Amino acid sequence: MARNAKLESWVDEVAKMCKPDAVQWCDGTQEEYDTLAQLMYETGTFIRLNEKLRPNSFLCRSDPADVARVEDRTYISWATKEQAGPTNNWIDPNEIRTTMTGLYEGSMQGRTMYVIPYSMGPIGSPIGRIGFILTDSPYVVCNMHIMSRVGTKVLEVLGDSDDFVRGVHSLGAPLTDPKQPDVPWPCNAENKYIVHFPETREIWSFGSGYGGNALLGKKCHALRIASVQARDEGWMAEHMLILKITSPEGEVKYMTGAFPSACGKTNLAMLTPTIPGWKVECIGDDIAWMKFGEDGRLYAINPEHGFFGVAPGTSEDSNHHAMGTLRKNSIFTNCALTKDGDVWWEEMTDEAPAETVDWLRRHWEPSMDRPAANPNARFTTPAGQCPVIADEWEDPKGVPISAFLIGGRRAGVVPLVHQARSWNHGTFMASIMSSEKTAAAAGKVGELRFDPMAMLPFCGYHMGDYLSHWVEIGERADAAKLPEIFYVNWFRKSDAGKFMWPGFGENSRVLKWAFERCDGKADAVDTAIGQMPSPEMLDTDGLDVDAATLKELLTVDAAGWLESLPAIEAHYAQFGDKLPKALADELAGLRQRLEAAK
Ligand code: SAT
Ligand code: MN
Repeated sequence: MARNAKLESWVDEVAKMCKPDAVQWCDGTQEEYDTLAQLMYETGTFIRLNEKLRPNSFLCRSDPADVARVEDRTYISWATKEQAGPTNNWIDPNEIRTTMTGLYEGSMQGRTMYVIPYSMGPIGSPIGRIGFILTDSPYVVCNMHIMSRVGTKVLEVLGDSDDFVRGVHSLGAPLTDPKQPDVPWPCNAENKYIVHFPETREIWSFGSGYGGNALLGKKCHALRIASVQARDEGWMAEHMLILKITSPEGEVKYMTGAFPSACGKTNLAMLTPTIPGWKVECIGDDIAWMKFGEDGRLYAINPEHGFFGVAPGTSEDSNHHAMGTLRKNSIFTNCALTKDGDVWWEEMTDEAPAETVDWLRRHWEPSMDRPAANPNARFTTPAGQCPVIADEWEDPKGVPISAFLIGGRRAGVVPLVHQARSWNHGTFMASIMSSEKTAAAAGKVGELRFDPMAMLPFCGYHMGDYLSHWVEIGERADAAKLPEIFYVNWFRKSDAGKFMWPGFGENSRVLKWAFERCDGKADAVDTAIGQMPSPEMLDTDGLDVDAATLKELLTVDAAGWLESLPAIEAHYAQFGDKLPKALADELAGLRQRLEAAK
């Protein structure tokens, strides 16, 4: 194979800095995966699960100091702070390069540095992109095998081009003394950095081996770096699931959905409809890359190749197809271990096992007042194993998108569903999405935060410019061909604190309404906040929700919205003159309509 001189000199440079004992180029084969899994089994990182119950699968328990993305240690390092904007942590590139070069110096001693060639998107897809991770973590290699397309073919497609994202990842846990035993989950509890250099398409990560901090193809590349490329090149890199929905008449539409981490994207992407005749299939559960096709429509690919899903709460009831996906060839992180050598997590079964070993390796019984699995415990599982993966999920040209669903986790005010009147109105709605915080990121759970397009932790540049990019996408397109935008909220709670909407498969009722709205076949009421179904306009056959609750779910709480306007204004104020005028106008329009509706 022709050598890529730029790639090789970068690999040499990083190896000189980190001083690994060996450098291994990954070929992406099953043999490579098996060898590394066996290695981790031998060092105590991996527990091999019961071969009969869960073939070729492993459990891994992390260091308690390394269980989620660390947003306060995640940086976007443009030349100026202004380019990173008010919602990102910025750090001066020269300063952080000096600091991290110091940290990387000798940081891979006693370990192997793996060179992972990966493709986000089907290899060779015009929407796909190539990257490399240089890492001292075999756990990262095995996870990347599942989550992306790894291997020699990527090198062939790359040829001698230098159009690739450069990722460096070190656990920051060198083994300097040959007699020093390794720990099951090496990391660096004191020093963690996840730094993005958008100008040079580089990612430098240090100190964490967990999820989005370490699997650099996912949030770091496919969202933070790709969002910048998307802006520069006129496409969209979004934190969105992609689903295929088929009506009883056999008509097909594709929808994406932007929801913050741990708000049910994986469940929605694989939903089992409760309404007869409808079918939902999965294309992706976390990230969508979208480009305009020759016909003027937006086409989406799933850049990933696997699911890195939240385990707790996943069950036959909540997500039958996820349970089917992870029956084999999967990696489980921070779940509990059962006596018969399988994994378990909260809500996986109606009844908890009589005893397990919890994620912290302690004896656990259901009567204990602590969970057996970490709330951000995850499964890594091949997307191709999903029983409802759509046939076209790897189509290199992507699938044409008819609708964006957007939403957060809101106990009050936001109704079950409302539809935007226009692209700009939908952009406005997405820009004021807010959610109560979840366990996917370190920090306090429950606090409300605005999370525009669910991209707050994942946008690689100034959020005001990002909102302008959405507006510009709308200006460039034929309005009739743009996706319809629907704001949904599955998480309304009653005064007594109970969920008002059953969610899961019942969400198909909302999808059906959205599907038919796209064709102008379903009715809607025009309200101050957008277009909404009245209870009769929704298919509620067999739905177990009482009339009063349904009415409340579909009522505009004008007073509640008016009360939230100052918070929206404050949220917008941080963007200063970068706030697109179109969105300021939408906000003014909303205020006017709400006041009229009072
Ligand atoms: O960023 S992770 O990949 O760890 C998971 C998430 O937050 O969605
Ligand atoms: Mn996500």
